[in-house]
Amino acid sequence: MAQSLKTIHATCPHDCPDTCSMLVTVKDGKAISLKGNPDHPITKGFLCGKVSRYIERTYHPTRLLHPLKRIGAKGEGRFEKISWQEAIDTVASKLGSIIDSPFGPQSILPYSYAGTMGRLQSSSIDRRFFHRIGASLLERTICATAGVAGSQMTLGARAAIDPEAVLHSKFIINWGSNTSVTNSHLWTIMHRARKAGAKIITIDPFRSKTAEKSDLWIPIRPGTDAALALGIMHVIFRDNLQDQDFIDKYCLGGEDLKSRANDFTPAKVSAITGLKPITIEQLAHEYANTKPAFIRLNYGLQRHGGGGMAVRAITCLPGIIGAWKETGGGAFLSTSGMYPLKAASAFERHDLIPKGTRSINMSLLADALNDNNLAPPIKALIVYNSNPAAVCPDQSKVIRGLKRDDLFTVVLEQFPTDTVDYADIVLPATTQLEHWDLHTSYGHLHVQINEPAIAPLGESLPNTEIFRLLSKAMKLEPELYESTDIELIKEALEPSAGGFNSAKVMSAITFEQLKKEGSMRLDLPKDYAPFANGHFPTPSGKCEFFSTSMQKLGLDPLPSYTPSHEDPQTRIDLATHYPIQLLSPPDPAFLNSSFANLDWQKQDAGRPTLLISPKDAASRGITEEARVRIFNNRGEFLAHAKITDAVLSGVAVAQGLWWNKDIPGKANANATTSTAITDLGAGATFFDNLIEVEPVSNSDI
Ligand SMILES: Nc1nc2c(c(=O)[nH]1)N[C@H]1C(S)=C(S)[C@@H](COP(=O)(O)OP(=O)(O)OC[C@H]3O[C@@H](n4cnc5c(=O)[nH]c(N)nc54)[C@H](O)[C@@H]3O)O[C@H]1N2
Ligand SMILES: Nc1nc2c(c(=O)[nH]1)N[C@H]1C(S)=C(S)[C@@H](COP(=O)(O)OP(=O)(O)OC[C@H]3O[C@@H](n4cnc5c(=O)[nH]c(N)nc54)[C@H](O)[C@@H]3O)O[C@H]1N2
Ligand code: SF4
Ligand SMILES: [Mo]
Repeated sequence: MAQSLKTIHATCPHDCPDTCSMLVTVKDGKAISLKGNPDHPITKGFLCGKVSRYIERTYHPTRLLHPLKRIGAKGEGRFEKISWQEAIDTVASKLGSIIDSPFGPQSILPYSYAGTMGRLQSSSIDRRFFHRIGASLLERTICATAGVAGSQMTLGARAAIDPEAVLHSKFIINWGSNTSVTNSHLWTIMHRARKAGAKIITIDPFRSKTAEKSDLWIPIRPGTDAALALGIMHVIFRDNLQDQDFIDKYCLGGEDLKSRANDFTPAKVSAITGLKPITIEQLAHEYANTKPAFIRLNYGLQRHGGGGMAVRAITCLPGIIGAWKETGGGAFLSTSGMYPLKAASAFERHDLIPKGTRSINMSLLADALNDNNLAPPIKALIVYNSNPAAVCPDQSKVIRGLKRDDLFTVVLEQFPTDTVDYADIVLPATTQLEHWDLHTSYGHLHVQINEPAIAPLGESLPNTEIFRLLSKAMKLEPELYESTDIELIKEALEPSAGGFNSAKVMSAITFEQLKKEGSMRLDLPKDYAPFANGHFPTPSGKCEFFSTSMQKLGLDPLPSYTPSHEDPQTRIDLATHYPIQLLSPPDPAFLNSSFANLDWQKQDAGRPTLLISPKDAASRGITEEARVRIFNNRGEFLAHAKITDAVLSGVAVAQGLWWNKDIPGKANANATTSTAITDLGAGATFFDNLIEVEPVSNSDI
């Protein structure tokens, strides 16, 4: 028999700005190799260690391949196989009876995030389904909303330039960004820029891999970045280093900002940030004098109570020195707003949302599931593309909620995650090798296709198909779900007018062409610099140092510094009991909690570890490798201590996100994180977290 061999275009679906373009080779219906697309200008033929083994992940023996119903207690993880027919009938009839009950449809809550970033498998038929049945809306705040809101207030958009232009930068700041790990393809561009003479600086309380590889690490105290940005402005204005022409032409509120910054003397900022005044002075001078200067600000710094304002303050800096006008100058948060795809409102049928439907903030799931006053209470939770039992703040409370006997939980998953253990019904989902999708990126300017390489394994189905089955069983209008996945891709590609970029930039991008090429760049000029000549999409059309939108919201119209909710300087009461600021950023081997179940990735990550300073370890009798208990009034988790000068005294780092069921103590760092939200964007505050640490003996575990 002749062997069939083909290579198809795929896209990494994970929540990572790099959105790698991939080539998958398939032989006789089996995927046999997967590699980075060598022709893609960002991917350049390399994938990170996690995804280069995606084939093994897909064929992993622990994949969920059949619908399941729970037979044990919630959390036990005991299930039995059922047919799709029974699974869909059970879910449809349960949702139907909730809709008809006095609780009504809003007691149903979808819960999804970016397990896949694909337009189809993350937000297409699923959204239409929930909108049509009148379920509560989910505010998707767990990652980026504070930073997006902060940037939006200043620039009218997410800070962005063409990432390929970073090659021309001469002064690069990674600000709250572990770029070499979380955005590794941009790091290679930075690295090339360095070879051409650029200096790389990293501002981070933790000497991350990126800080380690930088020319300078600036160990700021967590949650104080807005103060540093204002201190830099102070020095720039004081020493007359600003680009007055750019400010006069394209910015609003230059004089107001100057007088605000006047208060933030290096001495004052030093006391807040823990940095020496000279460090602040030098940073300001180098930033203003080295052109082009580029800031990669990322999401690490906005996971604090004042995170929105911090991003707002930092996104003022390129305007002050006119960096936007230089190739490779400016700042970068995300390119996700650059794509004029069909508007979400039309594609996801927002018109079907019943008037007055409430929104539930996903970062507050712990509260929502346990709130006796919530009317109506949440009676059904449909989870997909997310693992809330591991990733949500205030984990013990989340789990208490998931254990509720009167809560009907459905989980669509590829693997038996912590969340799956609490499901009543588990629906097996396909991986990226088994379904169609369409991708934009938040780290570059390409549109990409994902063609299925292989048939779905076992009885797994794409999310789109699962929601089709549910829509049909609940007798929704066929027009909502009958389009095939290929038709959905074509529909999503219909450009919408009025966005950041005109529909023109998509005119050559069709399904057929994408299928041929895999990846196509938006038709934008080389080294695209959207704000080189102003054109900020703010209400005034200028970069808004002074924001009337903020004023209307009753907020400070100028950038200011708001301490973290749990700042030891301002919360002395709390800091007496819990004196250490805990950061729990991703472990390089995992992608949020994805990949944390795979042996080879676990080996790479080692074991749950707490990085702690020599001083904090000594004063607590903690020795190297000792088991420690990390706790506060919300919960506790266990780790092994690593004593290191990679964190300053008063700060500790526990890289995550482990699956609870796999680790001693059965809880990860989110046992200690809180549901307090950010000043702008109602985002999660994972890194705004005071804790205490103590050694524990092995017998305690
Ligand atoms: N390998 C890998 N890559 C990933 C992910 C992953 O889990 N693993 N996750 C993806 C996702 S979903 C996201 S959102 C991005 C996140 O990517 P990044 O934005 O880079 O996020 P983090 O690594 O959480 O945080 C970056 C750095 O911010 C630091 N930080 C914490 N608090 C502060 C502060 O107050 N000020 C400053 N200046 N720095 C602070 C942390 O110590 C950390 O080193 O990465 C994506 N890429
Ligand atoms: N302490 C702490 N907590 C954090 C963070 C932190 O830095 N520190 N980071 C936060 C951030 S930035 C984010 S973005 C969130 C991320 O939180 P989540 O969005 O929950 O991300 P993951 O943990 O990767 O879980 C995604 C799940 O989706 C599943 N999945 C993937 N593709 C598909 C599919 O096609 N269909 C279905 N049905 N399932 C699929 C995967 O198997 C995986 O279990 O976590 C947040 N939590
Ligand atoms: S996780 Fe990021 S770096 Fe790794 S393959 Fe996917 S897009 Fe590329
Ligand atoms: Mo994220």
